[in-house]
Amino acid sequence: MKIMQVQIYTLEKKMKSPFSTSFGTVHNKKFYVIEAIDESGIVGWGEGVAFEAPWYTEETVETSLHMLRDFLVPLLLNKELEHPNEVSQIFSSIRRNQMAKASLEGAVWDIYAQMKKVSLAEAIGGTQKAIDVGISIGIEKTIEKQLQVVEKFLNEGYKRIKIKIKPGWDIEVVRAIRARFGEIPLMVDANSAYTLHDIELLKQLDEFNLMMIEQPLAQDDIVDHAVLQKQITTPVCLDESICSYNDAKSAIALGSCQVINIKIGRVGGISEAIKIHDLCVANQIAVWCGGMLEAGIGRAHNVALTSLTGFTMPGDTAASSRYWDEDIIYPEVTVANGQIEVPTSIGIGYAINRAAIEKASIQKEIITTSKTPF
Ligand code: OSB
Ligand code: MG
Repeated sequence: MKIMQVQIYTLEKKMKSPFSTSFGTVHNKKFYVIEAIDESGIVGWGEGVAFEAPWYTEETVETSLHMLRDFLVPLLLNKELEHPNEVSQIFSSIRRNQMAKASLEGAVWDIYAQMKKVSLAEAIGGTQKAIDVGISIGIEKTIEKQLQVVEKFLNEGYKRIKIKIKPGWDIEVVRAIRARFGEIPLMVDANSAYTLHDIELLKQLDEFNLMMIEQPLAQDDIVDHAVLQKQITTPVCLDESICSYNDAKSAIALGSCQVINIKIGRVGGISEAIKIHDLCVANQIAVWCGGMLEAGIGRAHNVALTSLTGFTMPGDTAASSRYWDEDIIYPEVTVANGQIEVPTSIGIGYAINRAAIEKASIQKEIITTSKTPF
């Protein structure tokens, strides 16, 4: 495998419904997709999951494009590769920038799977034929509206409901959901909205028998989460705190969590995601696949990753129709009885809807140079 050319399409797509977290609301999604071509003409696709503003991690669409254009693509072009695992070694002189790295590595994995004439799921060693999926619901204006949204997705068959919480929007909402819907599989995600000063409030969540509380404390913390986990019975799940295999190793060693949400973009690629999955399985830490409001290419990568056997809890990879009127792949990702079937055709398993990509494109660039500034 030798990547000869990379084309980046920056897209802007309107979301069907805005998504609100403790930080703010996403109405339109600006993101990019990568089309990489190898020397034999095989085309692989990747999707960047950074947002327009750095509220989730430090990366943005623009920082990713800069990293790709000026460092990552030039480092990768014209290099002979046996396996996608080598990509992280090639990128090792570049610190962090996990989402930018992951988007390009994802395209290499797609090419690799096609070269081997297997599905991406099979290429990474996944064996689950269908994956369980849940839904992540943004913060609504009123509790009644939140209950309506929960009901809608329960009716669509999602196997787990996740709601976003923040100070002032926590105990009462959870209480209302339990009162209306009983013992449904329910969890909460705080996106770092609390500190250890809120421990009495976080303890109150224990009575609701939640599956877990995701990222209650600071995005760069591992120690306080360990302190918290010792004092609450609700399992702690880490999201933002885990950006690498080493982060996962530290969190497990300290007892900071019982669950890890793995996102390919946040950890720098599929190869790193597999390593974290394997580490968690060996240490009885439950894993599930998180989401970044992806379009179809990112969604397809998530589906393939989730086919690994350690992904025992429903992930956030919902149907394409959750966010998009028209996705950039076909067929679109669909959910039936709370499951997505893992595609078996070669590569990412979905065809690229080039017309949809063209329609949403606001910028296109082709990179063919392997000159780096150092
Ligand atoms: O914290 O898991 C998160 C969306 C954007 C950024 C961070 C998060 C989320 C979600 C939604 O919870 C996941 C999805 O539906 O793709
Ligand atoms: Mg989260």
